[in-house]
Amino acid sequence: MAVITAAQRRQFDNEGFVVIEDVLDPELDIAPVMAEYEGVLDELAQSLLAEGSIASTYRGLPFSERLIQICTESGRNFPQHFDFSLPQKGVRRDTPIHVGPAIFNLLSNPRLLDVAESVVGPEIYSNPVQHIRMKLPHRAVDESGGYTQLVSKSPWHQDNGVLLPEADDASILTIWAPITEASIENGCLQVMPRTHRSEIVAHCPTDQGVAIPDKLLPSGQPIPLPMKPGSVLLMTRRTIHSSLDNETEDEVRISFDLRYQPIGEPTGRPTFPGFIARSADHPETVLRDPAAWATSWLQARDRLAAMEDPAYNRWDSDAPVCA
Ligand SMILES: O=C(O)CCC(=O)C(=O)O
Ligand SMILES: [Fe+2]
Repeated sequence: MAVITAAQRRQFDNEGFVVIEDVLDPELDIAPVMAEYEGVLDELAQSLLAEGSIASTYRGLPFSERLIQICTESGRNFPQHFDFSLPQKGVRRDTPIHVGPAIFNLLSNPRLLDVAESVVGPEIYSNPVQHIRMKLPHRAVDESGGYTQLVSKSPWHQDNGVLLPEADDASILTIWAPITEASIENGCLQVMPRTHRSEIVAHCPTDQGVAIPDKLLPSGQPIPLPMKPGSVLLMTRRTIHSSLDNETEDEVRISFDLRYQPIGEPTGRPTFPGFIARSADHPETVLRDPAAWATSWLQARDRLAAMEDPAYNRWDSDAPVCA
């Protein structure tokens, strides 16, 4: 059972982050997820071929190579087709989302939950702020499509900075897990150690997403964290972090970012559906049905499509600090 050691727990408490190796098994835990994404990519390729945007479905190419080929040839990116969360703006009834069983199984993975339990305790809620990110080489990024952190680097931020203030005191743990090797060249994560002891720092809406302005960044060296698939990075909700650029020609840096917290605390995104992932007190309340989880997202999509875009964070680009 992968639980964290006392030394790892101390590092997490003191530094605001810790990398734990060999939590997930690449074959047993990660391969089924990629198999499911092969299916998503295949469907996408077929519809792009049918509309004349690409010349072949490129079936037979390895996933990353195929995705890069499809993006460069069509001149488009498709982050939302793979993501298992919804965008913050303009949700429609047919906004793509992939909420397949392999993804649910990863969110509920017992080894991942053991790690989460060692920080948030035995009553564990899966926070709905969660993403798959497929960071593309520059040549495959559609610059005209608007910047998205799902395909390009992420700016400096604290995770609570992208949530509503209702979650400021919730004990939300971020678990970041690479699906392909994450290197300095292909855009691994980097953290600013010991920044988690500060309060929430002001963030500003930018064209790279919500970000801490340079002038408010603490001095000190960030630590880049190359990681292999199976390892996981734990961060607190206030640890300042970002990701590096993917400078490679032909690698896609694929990662999951997941969040867990004690049951009953606000998630910071009340319009999105979370679920009870583990409960020692009330095991009967644990969601075990991947189809029920998928339905909760499709219902949320319908609800969001029928309403004005809700506010997802508190930051205002007119604030003096953002000038
Ligand atoms: O993968 C990335 O680039 C950013 C991930 C992140 O910010 C997070 O996991 O909270
Ligand atoms: Fe983050």
